[in-house]
This record gives sequence, C-alpha cells and structure tokens, in this order.
Amino acid sequence: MERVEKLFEGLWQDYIQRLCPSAAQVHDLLTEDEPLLNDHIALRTFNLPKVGLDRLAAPFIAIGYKPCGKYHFEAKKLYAEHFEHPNPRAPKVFISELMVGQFSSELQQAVRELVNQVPEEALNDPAFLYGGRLWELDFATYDMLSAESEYAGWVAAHGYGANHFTVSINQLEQFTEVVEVNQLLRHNGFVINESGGEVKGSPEVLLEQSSTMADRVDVGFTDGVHSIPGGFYEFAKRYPMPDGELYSGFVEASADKIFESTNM
Ligand code: OOG
Ligand code: NI
Repeated sequence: MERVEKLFEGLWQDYIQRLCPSAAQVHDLLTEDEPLLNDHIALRTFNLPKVGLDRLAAPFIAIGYKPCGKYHFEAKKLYAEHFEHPNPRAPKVFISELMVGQFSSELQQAVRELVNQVPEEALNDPAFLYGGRLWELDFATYDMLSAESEYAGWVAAHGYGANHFTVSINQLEQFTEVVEVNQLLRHNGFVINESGGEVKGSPEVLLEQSSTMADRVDVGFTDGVHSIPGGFYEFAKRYPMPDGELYSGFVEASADKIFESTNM
C-alpha cells in the first residue's frame, strides 16, 4: 500500500495546487473524524501509442492495479478503462483517451506535433502522471482544439494530472444522499454540474454521482497566460450488488456527463 499512497499523494498535491485549488476547501467541508476515502480519480490522454491509455496505466499496473472495465463514448470519441487494486481502500483509477484518428486532419496534426515533443524518458518515471504538460502550446492551437473537442483542448493545455478526485459518500456519517452533498456545496458557493441532471445515475444502475464545475485556473501558453477550466471534484454513492458487495464499475451514460464538468 506504501507505493499506492506515494503515487496518490503526488497526484493529490498536483491536483490541489495546479488543477483544482478549491478542492482543498471541499475536502475540509466534508472531512469528518476519519480521513476522507477517495472512490476514484481520473486521468485523460490522447490515443497515440507514445502516450496512450496503456502508458498511463503502466505505473498503476506495476503497483498491483488490474484492468476491470471498458467504456465507449461515441459522440465524444473517447475510449476508457477502469482499474482496481486488491486493497479496497486504494482508489479506483479511470483512464480515458481521445480517439485522435476520428477527428479533422487539422486536429490530428496539431495533437501529433504536441506528442512528438514528449521526451520518451519522461514517461519512465511514474511522476509524469502528475507532471503537467510535456509540450509547448500556443493559445490559438488550444482554441482550435477546444472548438472541435473540449477534451482535446483540456489535455493539450494541462497535460498529465488527475482531473478529479472523488469523495466516497458511502463512508460519510453526516450525509447519505448525493443531493445533500450538492446542497452543502451550493450553500458554500460552488457550482454543480447540471448536465444530465444534478445527480447522474440511480440506485438501479448501482451508482449515483455528482460533480462541481471545474475551477478556472491560469495556464501559461507560449504567448501569454490565460484562465481556462482546470479540475473539478466528484461525489459518488455506490449500491450493493445481489452478492452484497458494492458495485465497483462505472456507468457510461453518467460518465458521459461527468466529462462535461470541464466544459467552458
Ligand atoms: C472522466 C469522466 C468520467 C466518472 O466517474 O464517470 C468519470 C473525466 O472527466 O476524465 O470520472
Ligand atoms: Ni469520476
């Protein structure tokens, strides 16, 4: 578990410092006597071999994670997998990749130019997972990519890091429902992602989720600093399966809307 904790500490520090500074406040609002348990985190990338889903998964596999589910998002042109660790306290990991070949040649060429800049050695250290961008980017390219795919723009601008952490509501004493957590957050000035409704999923699909809209964060481009959507915080409530174990997968229709937490 030590290696798991070390990796997640790196991901958490990068997430609260660079991608989602408001997460520290949400974390404090929800923390009770016991430390908060994270249901999962999520990472994003492009499906080019050098930096594809498998490259991001490798450091997790090396510390005991196993692939446990596959997901397709046709309209957004994304593919994702989730990974679980034998220790149930270790957060699940959701990794998605953009199907670059299904986009315009303009987008494809721009993304290939970014990925070509990645020094191969940089990917050998697991710390690349929270190292941010491994390429230079100008604001016009970011704009062009975002216009075609908000996801493409996000990955191009921020590079590698957890785009969200997810509080497990099951473990909280004060709250049992996702809507109760949403209410507390709204009361404290946070904006909830309402795409597909404030609660995604249902007891029938064994998973209910909600999320904040991403913080706006300053990002340095080659031609100046711009404020753009960064990371967000998610909340998940899982229901037991007939065998009594909590459902541990994800729900495509819900995930599709969670992605939109980083939309402009
Ligand atoms: C992942 C969105 C999906 C979930 O819990 O269904 C997700 C992302 O925004 O990168 O996190
Ligand atoms: Ni999530």
